[in-house]
Amino acid sequence: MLDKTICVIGLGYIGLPTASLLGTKGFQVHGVDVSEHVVNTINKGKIHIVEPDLDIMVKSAVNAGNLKAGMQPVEADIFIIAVPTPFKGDHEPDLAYVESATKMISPYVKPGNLVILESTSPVGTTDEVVAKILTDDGHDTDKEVHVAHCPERVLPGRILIELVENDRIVGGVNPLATQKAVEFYESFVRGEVLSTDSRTAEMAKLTENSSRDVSIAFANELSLICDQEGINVWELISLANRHPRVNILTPGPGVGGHCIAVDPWFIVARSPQYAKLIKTARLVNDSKPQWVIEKVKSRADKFKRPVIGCLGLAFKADVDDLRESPAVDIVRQLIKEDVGEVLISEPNLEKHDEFDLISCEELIQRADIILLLVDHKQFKTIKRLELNEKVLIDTRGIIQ
Ligand code: SAJ
Repeated sequence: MLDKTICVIGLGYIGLPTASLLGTKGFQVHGVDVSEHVVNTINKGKIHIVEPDLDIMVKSAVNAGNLKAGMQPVEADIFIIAVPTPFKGDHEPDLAYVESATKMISPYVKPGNLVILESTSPVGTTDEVVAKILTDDGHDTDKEVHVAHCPERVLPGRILIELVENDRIVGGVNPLATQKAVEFYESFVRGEVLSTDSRTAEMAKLTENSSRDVSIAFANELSLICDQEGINVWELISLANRHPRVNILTPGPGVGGHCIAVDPWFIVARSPQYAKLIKTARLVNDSKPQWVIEKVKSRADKFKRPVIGCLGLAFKADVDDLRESPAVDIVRQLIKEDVGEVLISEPNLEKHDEFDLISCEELIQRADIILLLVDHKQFKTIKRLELNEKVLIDTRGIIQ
């Protein structure tokens, strides 16, 4: 298997870790990205995203000559598509990147090749988009070109560990494609490789993230009820979780990232008549940032023009990823509505195009209202006592 060549389309949060991991395992990997900056950065053995140990992995794969990046695909034995699958304004899935990636590789695909879609996708995409485009281009996707879906399931912050350790679900558009894809993943995954068909594999991934979204929505809903009742929701949850069959997740300022805040809509878009709970959970989580903004405004009333110190911009702890981040929406809205002077600290970013960033220490010193938005490790050492008379709005419940 290690003599196989691999072409990875999309060198983002999934494509780059996957490409570099495969490179360090001994595969010859060619990575493709539409951004010249990304391609140049990787070819220098450097990275454009923050993820623990990814820098070491990319450097060693590039230095070993096993990972090269370019803006065009090359011929390979295995093609892996790891491009974004966002949604449009109306929450309908936007498959434009999957379509263009498939069209991009099509001229390079040969009989015997394996084409794997790793991007999280609505049910039917592997067959009705990827395989269809290849078939329309004259490839025999029944027997000669093997098309499968293997959804990525790694947690940002633990990507390199989970790429190897997690179980993988592999579903081909036919049993032969499933078998070929299973053989490939078994060559580098330590977790179990589970086989199914492509539609079930697509739905499995959407189900995992929707399940988490619904659970977080329950926690967020509880946080509103508890606020009204004057109950500390984090204490409440820790008590309720002492029941052997209760495991409530943690409330926050909303749900961000490119996965959990997006994927449930792919189910809702196809089954609106049935996906009522899934849709409601999305709406509950999406409304939480506005609730936080109202909370800040209500506490800002007692000041003439408060200095509001916002701790964190990332969508979750200890990453630099701002995609769909509720913290960014909250900060942007506080500035837009001129609720006060807004200060921002984000220890995982050196700079930001839109916002000026300052240190956590300076922010705490200058702010009247401290709004904790992300549970980064740097903020966990802040003590309530050190904040003296300042107003604290801790959306993550980490400051004691
Ligand atoms: N969050 C809460 N409360 C919680 C847990 C999370 O408010 O108790 C928030 C986070 O702060 C963040 C959002 O939810 O804003 C999502 O964070 P996450 O850590 O739950 O998940 P992601 O988006 O980083 O990664 C998820 C994972 N899916 C599941 O755990 C089912 C990961 O395994 C997937 O690979 C990833 O989505 C993906 O790429 O789809």
